Amino acid sequence: MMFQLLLTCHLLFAAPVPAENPGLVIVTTQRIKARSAMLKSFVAEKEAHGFMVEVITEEQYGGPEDRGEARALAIRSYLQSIEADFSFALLIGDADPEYGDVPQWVVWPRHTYPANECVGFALDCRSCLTDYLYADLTGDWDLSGNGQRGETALDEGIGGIDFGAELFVGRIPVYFNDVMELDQILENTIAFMNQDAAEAAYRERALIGASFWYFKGQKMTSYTLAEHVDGSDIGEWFVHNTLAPYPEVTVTKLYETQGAATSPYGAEQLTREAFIQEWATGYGMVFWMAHGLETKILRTTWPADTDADGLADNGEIVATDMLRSSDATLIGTDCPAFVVGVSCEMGSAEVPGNLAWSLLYANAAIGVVGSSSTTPASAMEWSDFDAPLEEETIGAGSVGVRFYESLLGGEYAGKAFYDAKMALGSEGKIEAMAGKMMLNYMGDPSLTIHVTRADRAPLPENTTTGGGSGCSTAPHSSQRDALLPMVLLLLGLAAFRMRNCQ
Ligand SMILES: [Ca+2]
Ligand SMILES: [Ca+2]
Ligand SMILES: [Ca+2]
Repeated sequence: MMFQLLLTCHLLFAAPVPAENPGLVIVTTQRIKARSAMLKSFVAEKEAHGFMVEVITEEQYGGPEDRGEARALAIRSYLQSIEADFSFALLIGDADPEYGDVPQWVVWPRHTYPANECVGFALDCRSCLTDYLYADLTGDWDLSGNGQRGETALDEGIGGIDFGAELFVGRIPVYFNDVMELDQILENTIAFMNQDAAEAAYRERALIGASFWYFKGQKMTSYTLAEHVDGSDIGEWFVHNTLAPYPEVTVTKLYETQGAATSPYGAEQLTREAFIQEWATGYGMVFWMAHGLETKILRTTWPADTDADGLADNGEIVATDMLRSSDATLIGTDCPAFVVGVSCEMGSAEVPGNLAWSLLYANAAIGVVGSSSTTPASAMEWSDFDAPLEEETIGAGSVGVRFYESLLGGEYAGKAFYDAKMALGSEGKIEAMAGKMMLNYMGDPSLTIHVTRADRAPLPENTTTGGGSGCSTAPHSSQRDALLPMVLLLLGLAAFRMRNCQ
């Protein structure tokens, strides 16, 4: 009794009462439904936790031979007809926009950009991939009727994109119809739902891994960085603001402590080894800041100002791996985290073995907010801990803090994610539109960070139980906007990608 009283002050016990019989529609294929050994158990488990669940395949949405855009249109059309009965959609299938059976959508928020230049990077970032059209089911995403969806300005306005989510969408990608991989992720998810309070105690731990993105003096295609851009500023703002109401949440920080420019905040040194080892001890939240590619993120360092000019000449900057997809099995534990990666490309659902999926598969993550493209950063002055969150622009960092804020408040992950995208980024702004579209959620969107085992109804037949155990437990922003080159809003890795190819 004493033990229980003690624990009631913890956030895991402060879980709000969930909505009554929330509806979850699982969008998949007949082939996956027939071959998956865990899908039925997963459905039974969600039902035991009070969800009303329906699995739909081409038998419902049609287009059995369709792939890519035609399939996406069929699915969206069917979802429009049933969305009133559901709150969440879990997409289970191949995300490839051309060949996929539950495809992502190609959208063009940066359609006005040149094909060979993306705000200081020599690359084509005009289009990106999104699941947003399965969430915003009311808007016409090609209002202009020119065949290109998601175009800033052209497809906005009355009747166009409204971003309001009728369904909160998450995705579990399936590659090459490998249902064994899917089954592993479903099993991980079932175990997470059934963790008891002791097993879930690790969820009160937050891990922040933050690299620099840029250093003062670094040269882009058309200009030079005027100051350092350090991810640990986001980490510290998150700690001082988002986590402030939750003293029970403990935080571990891995920042840059070595080289010619270091994080001003006290922390352990960020390395690939340290990030993996620390994460493996069990965290409910893992929030990172780093450059990213599809299957890895990178630490950007400035070991020495060799020519002592006070500037990070490009030859002085070094990029080393911070985490690779193949590292996920070294982390994977019974203690998966809600992950937000403030990085480019690591959430590329169409790429087999992408980092976000690898973390889900290894049970290092239970849900991942990740980007499918070259990610914008918000204009937030993160080092000003007293500043409110800047809302006109959008970045994975600002979506991340809003996501965690709602999650800690008891919200479902999918709703926390779409609410954040809805609240941030003004209409008509190219980078805001791009950010809203390229950030997607991987994993079951109807999970919460709070223990839900207590919600569980008596076991239906054939349900797997299982649970984890053994986890150890500046200047004013408007002035800055004028001073900073727009490239700061991009976290792209094009420079390093080019170097890697040399
Ligand atoms: Ca259009
Ligand atoms: Ca809508
Ligand atoms: Ca130098």
